[in-house]
Amino acid sequence: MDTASLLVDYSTNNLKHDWNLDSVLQLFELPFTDLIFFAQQSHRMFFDPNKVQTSTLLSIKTGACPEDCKYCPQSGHYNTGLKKEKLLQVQAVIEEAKKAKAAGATRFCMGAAWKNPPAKEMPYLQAMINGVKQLGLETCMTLGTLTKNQATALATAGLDFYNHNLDTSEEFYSNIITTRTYSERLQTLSNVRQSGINVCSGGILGMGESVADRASMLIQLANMPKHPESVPINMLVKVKGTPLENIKDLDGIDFVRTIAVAKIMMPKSYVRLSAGRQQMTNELQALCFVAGANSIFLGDKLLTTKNPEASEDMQLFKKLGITTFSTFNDNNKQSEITTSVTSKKNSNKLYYDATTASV
Ligand code: SAM
Ligand code: DTB
Ligand code: SF4
Repeated sequence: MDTASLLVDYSTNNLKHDWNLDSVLQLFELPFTDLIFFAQQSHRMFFDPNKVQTSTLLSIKTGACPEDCKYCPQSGHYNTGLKKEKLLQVQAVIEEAKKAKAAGATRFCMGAAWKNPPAKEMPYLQAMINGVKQLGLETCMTLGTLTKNQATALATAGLDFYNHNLDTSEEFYSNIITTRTYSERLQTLSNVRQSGINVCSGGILGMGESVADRASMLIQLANMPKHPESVPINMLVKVKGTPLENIKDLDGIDFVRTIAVAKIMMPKSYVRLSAGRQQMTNELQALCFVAGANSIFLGDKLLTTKNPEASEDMQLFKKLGITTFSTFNDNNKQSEITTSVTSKKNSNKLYYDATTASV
């Protein structure tokens, strides 16, 4: 196979938005070391490979969700024994954000188990965005579908990121969710994009989907007019009481392959190694970073399930020589790299050479 023809010449700084299933499946089928090498090349075009962005999650409204997502402990359709909660008080959210900042996170992501944010809660959401931003943290929310007006209202309040996942391929989707359509998801993402909020969208692996489904989901994301700034790849956390609680474990190498393909297709995006790290070995996480993942959730809880302790993550980072972004988005580094790539255009050098970079 002519693998070179599968790759994008990023020396022109152009991203590709016309992926097709054949070419993406060919990436998935590459020998593992070739795939990882190409993913590293893509990654180094735009990022310092030894830096990882950290976000902390907080469930601001837990459980009793009207949607029937088969993976989700918060769906009201399943009995997972979860304690339901109303929307948290603004001050309580800000206190949690302070703790997240003290633990080293640069972004605070607030999640609510809603189909769509109720109008009466919008002022509180806006106050949360305000309060968290004042701490010097980036803000992210994930609240279900958003209308254009709601996206604009959150943008006006200063929201930096909105997370809304495709979760899986359009073809496999009806096996997982029946109460919200795939096109509603795409519409929300378009509303978020148009409002000027950064887009965070990805999916879950390990729900019984095929490799073609993983490819198809990544194609949906990469063929958007603008790639999502952030692409979370979750490994299914199997929660007792959900319909997927007994599904077969996902193979770790298949997970890493998906991270690598996502990075090749969307090299300028942060690919987040999201849910499922509690179940992973250090070695598997390290492979994910090598494949181009450069963001994690930091803190011992995701929304309702466990995540590794921050101290464990810091130990792993130390072992791997990884540092975290220390200031608001730390974009200087990324723009330095992007500039250096642009200036290398004529040198025919396809990747960022970390050995010459100042850390
Ligand atoms: N309710 C909102 C929504 O779904 O749009 C936001 C919160 S929802 C929990 C955010 C995302 O978390 C889901 O889209 C899904 O990708 C991920 N997620 C939920 N439960 C999960 C699980 N058990 N394992 C892995 N990822 C999960
Ligand atoms: C995403 O892709 N993963 C996060 C975040 N976006 C909101 C959520 C993971 C949730 C895992 C299950 C739980 O803790 O409830
Ligand atoms: Fe509700 Fe979101 Fe869970 Fe689906 S993933 S059941 S929408 S909280």
